[in-house]
Amino acid sequence: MKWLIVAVTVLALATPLAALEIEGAYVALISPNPMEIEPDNFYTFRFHVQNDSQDAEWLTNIHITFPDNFTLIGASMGFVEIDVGRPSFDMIVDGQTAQWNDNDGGYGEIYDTEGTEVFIDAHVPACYDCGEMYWELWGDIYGGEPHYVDGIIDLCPSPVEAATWSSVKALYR
Ligand SMILES: [Ca+2]
Ligand SMILES: [Ca+2]
Repeated sequence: MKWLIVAVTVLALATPLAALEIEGAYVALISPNPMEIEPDNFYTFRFHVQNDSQDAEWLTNIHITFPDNFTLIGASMGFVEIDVGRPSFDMIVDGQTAQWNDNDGGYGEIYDTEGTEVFIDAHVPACYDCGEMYWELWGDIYGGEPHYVDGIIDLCPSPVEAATWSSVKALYR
């Protein structure tokens, strides 16, 4: 299938400023709401993973690193299928990092413009106050760079945001 895309890309290369990268791919926390995370509790952390590659680069690996002292329950991690048998991932926990890794070789598992959900149960430490998560997405090294993108998920709502949220809620009381 990708040969078709190669042909299209060759045409696209003739166009100046064609972006051939996975810039724009991202990981977002769906739940729980960071403002509702309490110490010494278990949660199923659900993430949306979006591949907004501007060329036909597909994602092979998703790594999400939790804050120190969070305990990741690898036995209860998973993902939502996009198509039958896809994505095809091995799922492992390496220290604080949950990984969904392409396990069938070839090209990546999440095609451009596609998104999916990944999830993992984790225990929040008793000492938890706030923190941040770090994510990485790996592309299948197709076309131009970057083939890796990363970012941070802030679990610490600022006082300003918290105040704003309270005022919004107050409107509905
Ligand atoms: Ca690319
Ligand atoms: Ca693959």
